[in-house]
Amino acid sequence: MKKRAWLALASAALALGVSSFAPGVHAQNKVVWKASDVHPMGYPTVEAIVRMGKKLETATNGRISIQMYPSMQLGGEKEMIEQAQIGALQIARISVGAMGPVVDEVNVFNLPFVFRDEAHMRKVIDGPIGQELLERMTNGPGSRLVALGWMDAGTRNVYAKKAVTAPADLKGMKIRMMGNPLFVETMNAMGGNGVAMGFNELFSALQTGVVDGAENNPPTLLAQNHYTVSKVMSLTGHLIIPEIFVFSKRSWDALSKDDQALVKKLAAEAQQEQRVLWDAYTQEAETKLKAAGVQFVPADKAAFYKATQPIREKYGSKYAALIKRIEDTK
Ligand code: GTR
Repeated sequence: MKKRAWLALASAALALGVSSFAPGVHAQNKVVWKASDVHPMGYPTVEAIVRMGKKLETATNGRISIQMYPSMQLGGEKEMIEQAQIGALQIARISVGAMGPVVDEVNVFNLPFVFRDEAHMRKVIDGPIGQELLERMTNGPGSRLVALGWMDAGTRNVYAKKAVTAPADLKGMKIRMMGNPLFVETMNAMGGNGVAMGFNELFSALQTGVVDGAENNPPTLLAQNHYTVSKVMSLTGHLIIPEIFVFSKRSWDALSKDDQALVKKLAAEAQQEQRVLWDAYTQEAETKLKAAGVQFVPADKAAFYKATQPIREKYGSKYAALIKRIEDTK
């Protein structure tokens, strides 16, 4: 084979994450999987995948490794999902919020106040419901992804230049929401004007006043530097949305059964490891944010709960049985 043709084949195989593409060329069959995250290096979700990559490298004697592309280097979450679907990216770590438009049923986790608290959410993702939804995301029509595991993302609260303690405070405020109609409608029900926007556009939108605020967990407020613009986080606690990490189905199907089993095992470990990293980073983030002058103010959660009841009815009624099982998870 001519050298150029061989190189083209080699890079195509690499991009697909194919571990053995040319029989007999053992020295060359190292693969580097691309992983991507919107957060920077050191953030719990990023760190958990980096650690998973190191374990993978050790377990395969260097045959497989993971190259992390953090900080939205490969675009926002919608773009990451698309790249994973075509096999240009192997591992995408995204919010379940971004998966709602792909696999409708996971929108149950995107409903306002569907979990009582973070401990409740953890019980649900660790148990049979979590397992079933991973399978649904893997086998759902048009998904083209293999859902490997869950991660924690705390509780989302509104942040802006001013406090938002009750629905009336949100009147006339444009609040960025993730690109999923359910979230825009949730914000509208909460009293504000929901604006769907990619995460990659948010920092400058906050800076230029295209939006008046956003909603997220404290670690994100810190890691994405949004706190330099929005100094007040109101504890609305309206959403507790887990994250997931998915593998490109196209790349997955090219793996040996042994490699698939190894990845699944390491993914389960990454899910638990990220949780420990998450708890530590959440504390650190709150301390750093307070030191930087960010105020955390209490909000009337009962009023926001009541205001968002129509959203739970509209989006949740077709999954009533699943929601009941979530409620019954103690
Ligand atoms: C963060 C999450 C990101 C992204 C972001 C957003 O909490 O970690 O994956 O979904 O929220 O609001 O878009």
